[in-house]
Amino acid sequence: MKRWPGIWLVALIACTTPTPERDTPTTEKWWKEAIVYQIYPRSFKDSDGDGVGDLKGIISRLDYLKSLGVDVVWINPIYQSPNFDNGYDISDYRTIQPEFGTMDDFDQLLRGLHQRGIKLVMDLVVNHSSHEHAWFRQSRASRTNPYRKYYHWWPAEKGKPNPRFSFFDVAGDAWQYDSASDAYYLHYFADQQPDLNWENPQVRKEIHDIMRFWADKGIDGFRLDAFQYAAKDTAFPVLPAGYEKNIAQHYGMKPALHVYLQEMNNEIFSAYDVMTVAEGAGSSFADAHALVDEDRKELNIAYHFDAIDIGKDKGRYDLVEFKRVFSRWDSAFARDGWLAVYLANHDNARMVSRFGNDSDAFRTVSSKMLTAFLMTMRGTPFYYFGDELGMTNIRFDHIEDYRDIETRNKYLKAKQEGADLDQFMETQKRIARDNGRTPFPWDSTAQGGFTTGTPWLAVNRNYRQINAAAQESDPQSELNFFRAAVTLRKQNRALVYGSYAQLAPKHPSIYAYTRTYQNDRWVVVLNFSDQLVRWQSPVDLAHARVQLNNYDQHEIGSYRPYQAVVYQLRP
Ligand code: TEU
Repeated sequence: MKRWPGIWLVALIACTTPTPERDTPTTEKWWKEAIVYQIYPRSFKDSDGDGVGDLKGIISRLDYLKSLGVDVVWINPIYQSPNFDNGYDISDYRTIQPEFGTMDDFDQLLRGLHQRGIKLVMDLVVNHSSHEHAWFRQSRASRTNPYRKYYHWWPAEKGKPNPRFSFFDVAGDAWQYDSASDAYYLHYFADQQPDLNWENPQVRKEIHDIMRFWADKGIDGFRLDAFQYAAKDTAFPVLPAGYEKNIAQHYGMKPALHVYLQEMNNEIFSAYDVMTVAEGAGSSFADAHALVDEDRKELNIAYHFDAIDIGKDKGRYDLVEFKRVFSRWDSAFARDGWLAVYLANHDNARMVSRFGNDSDAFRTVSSKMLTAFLMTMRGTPFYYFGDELGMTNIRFDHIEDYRDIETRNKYLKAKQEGADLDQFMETQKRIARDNGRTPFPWDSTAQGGFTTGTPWLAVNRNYRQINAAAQESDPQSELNFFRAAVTLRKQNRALVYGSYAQLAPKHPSIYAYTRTYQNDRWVVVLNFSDQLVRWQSPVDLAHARVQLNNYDQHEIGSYRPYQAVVYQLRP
């Protein structure tokens, strides 16, 4: 079993309360220097024409991944699943989903990545399983079944349990009545995703065994999906009215979570030196530190939701707020712990549509500007597949076009409640998860070269303009800018470990900051607006060297729409 130097664990944290921190040097680790590239396998490359991306498709594009310069691939779930939630409902944790391929394909993919110096983190969904998992089939069969306590059951004779919100249930109800044993079972997500009972040591042992199975195969880590919710108060007391507006506070971070993580660390992480991406939760920086500070032996990196959720419920976001959130998190983690930095994933819209400007006039420059931001902040960049091309939201017009259980069930809920469905559809054009799940456009041939069949989800109509082949040969493309930004970060420790300080916190359009590491000082200037902005840096740039620029010209103090300039001050 290949052993990687050190353990890498990532928490997804939603926190709000700042804690003042001194900006002192942090310990240097490879996973702090790594760049993560997230692949949604259903949409990356289809090799057999069934319209679904697969492992052989990824294998056929390993040299592309190598050409990006990334160090780690995080792949969304590829285990056997009935696909109610696109693999986030696992029915067999040790079998590859047939539409993705075979275990031999998996072994070939892992070998191919390692041969190119790329690590593989797999997505493990263990807050819940599929209702088709053998454990659940047994558990629901009778109240005396040995697997009964693998899940959370409430006997009907005690009456309906206290309400619990469900992310994906049409009625929002996390309790599903099951007549087979005249009881209710808990599902924070869809009713096809029953929550596992982590209080049961047998469940924990089963999961540890599954992790060992994959660690023995040589993978380099897991992402523990929705793990923030794994520990529950199994008395299921009444929660205060409106609790569902702050799920992290009421569902996440129960004290037992630390017991489970420290046990998992002791059983698996320490024994295998694997790195694990875990979805944890928190409602304060203190929570996040409790999960990720090195002496906790739980997780190492905080991957919070505070930034990705900025303005999600509105049409636009406020840059001053955006800068405030990133800066508060940076200062809270300057002394201990470590941050992931990201602007998109499989649960969100495309970053250029969400945080940039995906109009024809500004899509390319604003996509590059966001890439420059991700590659120059302090923290491990988590970069979502396709953003290196500037892929945009697809903005479906009809609910039938969507495949995501979240959107489809929320539509049914809205319809039942008599809500404005046109308004609902307009909002989905902005925030629906399928916006970020459309197939990767490889070239301008049919279906963007993603498949020779009918894609499981429509390919964005703009694939003829936005595709990898067209950008490969264009030195000014988003793709080649991404490669340049990756190279710049990997060649300069200041961009990884350097201290961070904002230069214009109140400016409505400019996000500017310094990165300083020993005597190496950098200034990053990003114009987040569609206007030319005149702004004088308080740090003298007259003798600085321009190391990255998304325009072919540059004038100190005058920044074109969505211009990103990265300056290195001469010592
Ligand atoms: O998401 C868990 C989670 O934190 C949810 O709030 C998530 O953001 C969801 O998409 C609500 O919009 C994880 C996975 O990332 C997601 O794809 C799965 O659907 C979910 O768990 C259930 O497994």
